[in-house]
Amino acid sequence: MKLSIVLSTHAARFEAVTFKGDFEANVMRIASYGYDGVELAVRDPRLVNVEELETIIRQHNLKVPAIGTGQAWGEENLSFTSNDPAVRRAAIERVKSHIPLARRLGALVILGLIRGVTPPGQSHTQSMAYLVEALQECAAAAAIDGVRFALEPLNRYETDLIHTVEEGLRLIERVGAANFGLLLDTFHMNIEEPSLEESIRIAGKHIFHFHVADSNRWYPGAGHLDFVSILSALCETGYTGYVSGEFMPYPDADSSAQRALKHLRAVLNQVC
Ligand code: LER
Ligand code: MN
Repeated sequence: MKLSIVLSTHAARFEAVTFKGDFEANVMRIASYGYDGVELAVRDPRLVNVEELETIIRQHNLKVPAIGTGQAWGEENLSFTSNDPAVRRAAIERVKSHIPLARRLGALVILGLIRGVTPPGQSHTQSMAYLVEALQECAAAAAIDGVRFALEPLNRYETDLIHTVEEGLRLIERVGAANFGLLLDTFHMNIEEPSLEESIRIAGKHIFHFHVADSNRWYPGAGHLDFVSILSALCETGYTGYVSGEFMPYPDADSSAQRALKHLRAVLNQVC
């Protein structure tokens, strides 16, 4: 397994992004600490100069395992489950617009908060129907380019739609697309799953990407999650992708990134 960390290409309100601001300086710092990759949080691909971005990332020998889309919800309120058809359409088109960037970078596309929350007066069943419809359209468009989507179960305080691996797997069945799988995040799992290890085993080959933060959403090693046990369960599923740090920049971005890397490398050397 390889290690990456989340970096936002633009300013963002979402707090659990360790690095924001000067893109090139951040990429340089992340590479110098010894990360293998950088996960990009991109609100809108039209705001990104792809050539420039690719050159900087290549110069520093980093890979891009995944592109996050949640800022389109956080900053613009785009959502697959809005009761406004124009907002749902804009969310679908925005997600589809990540496909060329993802293909070029060899990354998958993350679907987290862009699924939205059920608006007042709309039933949960209706939201799920909108969600399935949107995911089927996006997955079909991405399949042509060989791009994969990973839906992230999120905790109850962020959405009413898909909190657990079990719900995620049921959704995968409904969507019925081979390029649609799950992103598991230890922060959300710690709130929602009865056992992180058992849920990882159940998710198995459907795990397309993996986020790590400790119980307090600080860097791994700063809370009470047992990463030896968690990552050995992940390793046993045959997962060979990235373990990607998505945590608060505390006590500061550099220290948290360095401490996370040290802790995770030691754990991975022990378990995988
Ligand atoms: C994103 O990966 C995440 O974990 C959420 O809390 C917000 O999108
Ligand atoms: Mn996450």
